[in-house]
Amino acid sequence: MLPKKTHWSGDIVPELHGKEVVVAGWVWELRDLGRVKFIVLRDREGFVQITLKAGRTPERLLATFSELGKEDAIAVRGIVEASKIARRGVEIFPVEIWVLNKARPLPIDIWSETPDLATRLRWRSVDLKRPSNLALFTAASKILREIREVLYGEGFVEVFTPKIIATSTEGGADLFPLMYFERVAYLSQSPQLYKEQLTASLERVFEVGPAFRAERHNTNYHLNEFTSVDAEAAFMDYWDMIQLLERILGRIARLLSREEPRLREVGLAPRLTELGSVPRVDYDEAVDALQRAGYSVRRGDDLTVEMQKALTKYYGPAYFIVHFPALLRPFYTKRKDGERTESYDLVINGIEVASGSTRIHKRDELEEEMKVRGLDPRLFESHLSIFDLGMPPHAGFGLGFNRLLMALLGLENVRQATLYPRDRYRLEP
Ligand code: AMO
Repeated sequence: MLPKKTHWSGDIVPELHGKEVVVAGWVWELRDLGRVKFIVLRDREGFVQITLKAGRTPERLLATFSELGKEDAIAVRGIVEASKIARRGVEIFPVEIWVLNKARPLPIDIWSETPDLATRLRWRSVDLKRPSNLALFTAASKILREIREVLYGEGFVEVFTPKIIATSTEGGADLFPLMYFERVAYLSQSPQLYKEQLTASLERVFEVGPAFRAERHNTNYHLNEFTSVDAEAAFMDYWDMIQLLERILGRIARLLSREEPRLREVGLAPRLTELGSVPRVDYDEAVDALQRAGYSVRRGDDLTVEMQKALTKYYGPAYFIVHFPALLRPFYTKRKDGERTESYDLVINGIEVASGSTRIHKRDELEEEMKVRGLDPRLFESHLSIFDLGMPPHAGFGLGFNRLLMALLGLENVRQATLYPRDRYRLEP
């Protein structure tokens, strides 16, 4: 019978002294000092030391030890003992060891060396056993949970919209086509149009799901499939959304300060563990500041990553850029005055992690903006028709979850923050 795991390794503390527990995981390290032998067992939450002693440990377990190899999947039932010399002040004396599956030598080193990223991604499932990855992706799940909790707390409902779609949502050609029976369909770039339509019924919605972009970029911050956290709310504007994002960042900062010790132990350096108010920088002001710093940039130009990094010097590690020129933004963005829009980007450590705006909620204005961008309103009829039926004023944001992790955890490459990245040259594993 499969032994039932009673504790995570991280839960084995000196206070459990004398208790019987069952732990399960993988053999990280084996040390044989003759009369004393150690197994360091790894599971998702860390490590625990299993101590075998001649005279105390049953003979057959000592025999089992001699057959163990690194990364064998094992379960151990044993008695916890507080110890002055053991790792984390505690060890387990086994009464039973189950070898659940043997492991051949791993194709990459997860113990001491960190191979280059391409090699790690080639063997991603193995690479994910690395303690830094375990800490990273458990932190990622907790970060997402904080985001969800803020949104639920503020009356948003979680929704799921189709990822197979008939027309482009953002305009542009960055779509992956696919065969949908007899016709061509596309993978969704963003839930933009659906989430806007849903504000006319559910009012406040959010979605966590994949977004597909057929961009040919091959940079450290572009993926062809990423996880997007999208929010949209009726009767709100871009300032409401900026404040909402700020509250989300505040919650994440508190989480990261709690998680900091574990993250630092595995070499990750969380940023933004303390967060005051996040500056709102007018696009025009940012351009002026960049010009003064010697960048050749003019009003109407998009800001490059290099420029966004440069602005960090003036505004700190996290800032919003607000009021972008209309032509830098998608057709659904509401104008503020003339060329400026009620739009914003959130930049952390020089990387754009979220963007959003107040949306146009009047059909004629929306059609006008489509035409300005060379889009044919007739192709959007099913979307536009909703705007004749009491569309409320609304606003929202799209937050790139992988980029957020990259920025928050100080990673160099967005692929590190993605379990199985899809990029220009990577479709497997
Ligand atoms: P945008 O296209 O700016 O806006 O995307 C929103 C956020 O998604 C992330 N992102 C990416 N992450 C990784 N790889 C990519 N190729 C990639 N492209 C975008 C970024 C970005 O800030 N519908 C709007 C959002 C809205 O207005 O609600 C949209 O999709 O972090």
